[in-house]
Amino acid sequence: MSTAAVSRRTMLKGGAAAMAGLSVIRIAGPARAFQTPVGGTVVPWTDELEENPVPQVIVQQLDWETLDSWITPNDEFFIIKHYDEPVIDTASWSLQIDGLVTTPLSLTLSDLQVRERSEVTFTIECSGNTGLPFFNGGIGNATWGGAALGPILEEAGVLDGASEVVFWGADAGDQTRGDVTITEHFARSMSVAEAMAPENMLCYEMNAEPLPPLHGAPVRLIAPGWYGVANVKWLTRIEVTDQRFAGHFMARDYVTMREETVGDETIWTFATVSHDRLKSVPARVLEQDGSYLVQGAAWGEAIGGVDVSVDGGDWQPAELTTDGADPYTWTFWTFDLGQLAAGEHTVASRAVSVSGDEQPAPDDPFLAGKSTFWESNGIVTRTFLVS
Ligand SMILES: Nc1nc2c(c(=O)[nH]1)N[C@H]1C(S)=C(S)[C@@H](COP(=O)(O)O)O[C@H]1N2
Ligand SMILES: [Mo]
Repeated sequence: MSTAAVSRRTMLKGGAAAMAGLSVIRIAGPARAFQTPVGGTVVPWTDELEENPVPQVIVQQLDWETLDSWITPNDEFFIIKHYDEPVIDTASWSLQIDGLVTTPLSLTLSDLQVRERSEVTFTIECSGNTGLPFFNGGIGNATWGGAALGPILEEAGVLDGASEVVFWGADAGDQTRGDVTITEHFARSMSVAEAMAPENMLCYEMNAEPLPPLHGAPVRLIAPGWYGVANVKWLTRIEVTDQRFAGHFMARDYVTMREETVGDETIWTFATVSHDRLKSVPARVLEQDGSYLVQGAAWGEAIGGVDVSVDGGDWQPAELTTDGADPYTWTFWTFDLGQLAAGEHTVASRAVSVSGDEQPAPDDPFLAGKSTFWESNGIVTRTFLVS
């Protein structure tokens, strides 16, 4: 078991203590690399991504074929921003905590830094990842450092009757509803109980460096177990309310629409994107001396195993090369393909969680009934050419 997994358990057990103001320091796992055979060469995928039509939103993607470390270096980490990058002067920046609290707080970066430091290693995935033909690198794994959120909310004193916590970003853009156009700030919310989870943090460090500007400097929310969109960057305000928050990125965008049968009626359901889902992908194929192997990643829940299917054949178990116990971090796996005939081949992977959940096939009714591209955690099949 990794130190990260052990300390997560410790932290969960110590959740009450953590909320009372004690935070638990987590030690990141080693920078575990893919086991690249010496002299092995990458066989490029032939099902290449389409050109990214929204480079101002999807600013950077993870490159699976060159990925070689379990922790994603900051300069290789994917970047998503929906509005222009905000200009923030850290020296005059402060975070307001207000709304339904007994003691509104205004915290500077140094106010946060003098608090006990928390650390969590968390694989963030954008919920749009693999849902669009130009987007399969919306994921990365980092060790995030900051101040635990729960004790700060406790200090502010959440009033009885409060139900929701809204995290506001500094970035804003125009949104039109009907014939009204407003300038709306990026914001997302979760319930008070969800916000109090001991692993949530106001993050100012990424992989032991100050949080980089495009990742939300000076401070972002890190909410382990939640899809990327919940991890609000460039925080300016945390508002406690007694109403559900229905801003653009809660109620219009990042909403999964599904067609479901209820009794003998077909209805549409709407759900705001929230928690990560069980998923895996083949990352790359390597060749050495005429033998092939495929390496990949699995995440979204604690990983019990990964199965691989080659050219549509039976599912066979892959070997997990990193520990799967921590539900917040990805697990790397490898599968020996042996020798392969010349021509095009396919490889697919299926994650199985420690509790026995299986990553669904794309034609699973739950996924097939979905009309939006968010939360596309179906099995991914990739293609490569053996010459
Ligand atoms: N303020 C703000 N926070 C944001 C976003 C944004 O556009 N503005 N994008 C969200 C989305 S959709 C994702 S997937 C993650 C991406 O985090 P990263 O760019 O650090 O990888 O940030 C989230 N936080
Ligand atoms: Mo996202």
